[in-house]
Amino acid sequence: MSENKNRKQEQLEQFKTDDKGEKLTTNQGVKVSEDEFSLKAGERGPTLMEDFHFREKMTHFDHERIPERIVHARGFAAHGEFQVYESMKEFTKADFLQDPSKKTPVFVRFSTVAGSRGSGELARDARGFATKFYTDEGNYDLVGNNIPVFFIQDAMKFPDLIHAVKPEPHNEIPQAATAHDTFWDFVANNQESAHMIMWAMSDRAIPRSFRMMEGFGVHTFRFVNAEGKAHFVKFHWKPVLGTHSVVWDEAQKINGKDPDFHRRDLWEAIENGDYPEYELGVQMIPEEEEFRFDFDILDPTKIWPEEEVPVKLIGKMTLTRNTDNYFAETEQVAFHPGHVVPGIDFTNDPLLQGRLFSYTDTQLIRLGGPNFHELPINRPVCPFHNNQRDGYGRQTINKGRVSYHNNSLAANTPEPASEEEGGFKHYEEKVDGYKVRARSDSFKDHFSQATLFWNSMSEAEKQHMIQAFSFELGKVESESVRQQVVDMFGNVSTELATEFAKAIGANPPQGKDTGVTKASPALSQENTKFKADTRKVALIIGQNFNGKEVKPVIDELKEKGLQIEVISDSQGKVTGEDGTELDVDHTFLTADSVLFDAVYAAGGEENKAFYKEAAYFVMEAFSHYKPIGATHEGRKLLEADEMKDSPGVVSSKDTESFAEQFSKAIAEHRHWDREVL
Ligand code: HDE
Repeated sequence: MSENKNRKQEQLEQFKTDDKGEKLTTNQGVKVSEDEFSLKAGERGPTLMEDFHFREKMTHFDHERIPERIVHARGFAAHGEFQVYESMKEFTKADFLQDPSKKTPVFVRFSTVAGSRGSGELARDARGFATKFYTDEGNYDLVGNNIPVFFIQDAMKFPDLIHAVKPEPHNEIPQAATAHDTFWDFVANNQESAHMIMWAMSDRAIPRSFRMMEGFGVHTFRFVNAEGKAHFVKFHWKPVLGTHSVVWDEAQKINGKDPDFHRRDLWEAIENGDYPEYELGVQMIPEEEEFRFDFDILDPTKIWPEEEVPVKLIGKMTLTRNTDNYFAETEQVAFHPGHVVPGIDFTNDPLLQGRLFSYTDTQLIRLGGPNFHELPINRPVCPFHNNQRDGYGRQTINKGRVSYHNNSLAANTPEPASEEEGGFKHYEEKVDGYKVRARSDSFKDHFSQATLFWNSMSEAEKQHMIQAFSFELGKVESESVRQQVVDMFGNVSTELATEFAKAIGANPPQGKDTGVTKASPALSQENTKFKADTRKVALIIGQNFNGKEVKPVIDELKEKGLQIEVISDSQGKVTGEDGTELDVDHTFLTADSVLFDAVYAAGGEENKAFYKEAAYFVMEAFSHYKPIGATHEGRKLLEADEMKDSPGVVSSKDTESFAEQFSKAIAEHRHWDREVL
């Protein structure tokens, strides 16, 4: 084979594509003979209208974009599967929750809420966590967030909330940020947002990874079993790797260094075979106990504290496959909290009720008509039949004359299914009341659970929250809005509001906070799982390093599930004094400490420039409380700033138990008890 042919063969094998090796055609299937030059009257003449190939190519291109989602525009998704641990028959008849051997395919889309499609992923924001279960009884969508409560109690206010959080309308500033006047003006004047704001100002709003955040259905739903008995239910996703966050300074820097940080992390984990796992948890309350609590269980600004209503882990979801095409799958997927299956039903949560309208409506404009369910990513895996016909983009070629019901010409098919045959029957809840536009009295306590959240935070988490409030309000121009927010959060915690009032030059809050002393330990990330698995370590290393001792450390760290990336002052290879060779993944120019969980400085020749870059790298990681390991000449990097004896810094003369100690420090995620210089 000629060299050219060889290269072509290699290229054909490199990427999977359906078009591989095929001839280029128009959309009508006509083979194209030329794809670089439009048809012209003479080489230097005008382009001709009859150039159907050019017109088709350009028209299609002109129409490539669809409206981005009004919220949750920036998202990333993956395929996987779900399996229940044991039958949930006692509580629900949902088919995918019956048989532990059954694997239900899923598609999960994670997102930020406020930013537009191209915005940075490390915004301080709630994250969407939307799961489509392709069950044998139809699609079930659990369209949740990584925060278990919401800003508002009634869907009526959603457009106001989103108008307030989005970039301000006169100058389209700021992108993907809550740190501006209109957002905080909304907060201060819609005080039901207090609890959600506490979460949004906490570390939860800057997750380390999609793989390390919880998910929540937020609303109260119903489980209904085959006998028609119902339980109120709240859904949780618990990440097997634990719930972890970055620090705010780091988040802002990551947005510049790698605005795709979260999607890259998920993509790479799946490509590496480190499949992200989440356990599905449910909190259940029997119908008879609806009024047992000091909050209304239908209020979406309230959690059910896990210590009062335990979370039962009922199954596991594993994400195993990246998408083939971002647009066709991630962009065109259409979630809807109204996509339920028999055994799962709604409640009268007024936020949920409004969502049941909004999601189909939004797909009609976003996906251009009523046939979005026919797009491959949205199609159920079970057959579907009805008399709906036509509309933009219809793909099904329905046969026959009958598209109505009742009929006799098609023996009255497709026909409704009885409940025994799997027909969905709405839960027969008795409803009785006056038509009113009002908030129930039981929804009026906006502060108690916000205080509960504050009480549940560790000291480090509290400090992060004070800083978050101080940052956000420090960006607010209106002094009146700043003061209103201080006064509002004075209801939640005098300590919190007094601290950030100081930082922003406002008056301390008047009056007293709720006085609630209860805490819910489950809310603190200090009580999550801690593991070193899949953490990313930056290995800083120079030429002539001690290969004999360093190589076994690298191998051991890899064995412990850590991802090691080699950083040096130039690309190519670094060679140890014993001839050990390592491929350099990044230089100091293309990498940054904020993109890693930990740093291992392993020595080698360090000229002045190398030392300067490496010292900055280590110092920055240190200031973000990250684990740092140093051996050989790498230890010099610690001496300069007297970091050596700080928590989470593992400095070792010999490499004897270094990997063991270092991976333990990595498992701890961050070392908050460190005095940052
Ligand atoms: Fe959404 N939301 N939302 N939302 N939401 C949308 O639907 C809406 C709410 C959530 O990855 C939109 O297809 C209203 C709570 C996620 O594709 C839209 C209200 C929760 C996603 C919409 C809420 C969510 C959306 C925009 C108040 C957590 C992204 C595009 C009543 C439980 C799904 C779209 C994806 C997306 C409306 C509140 C989660 C406009 C009216 C509460 C994860 O229909």
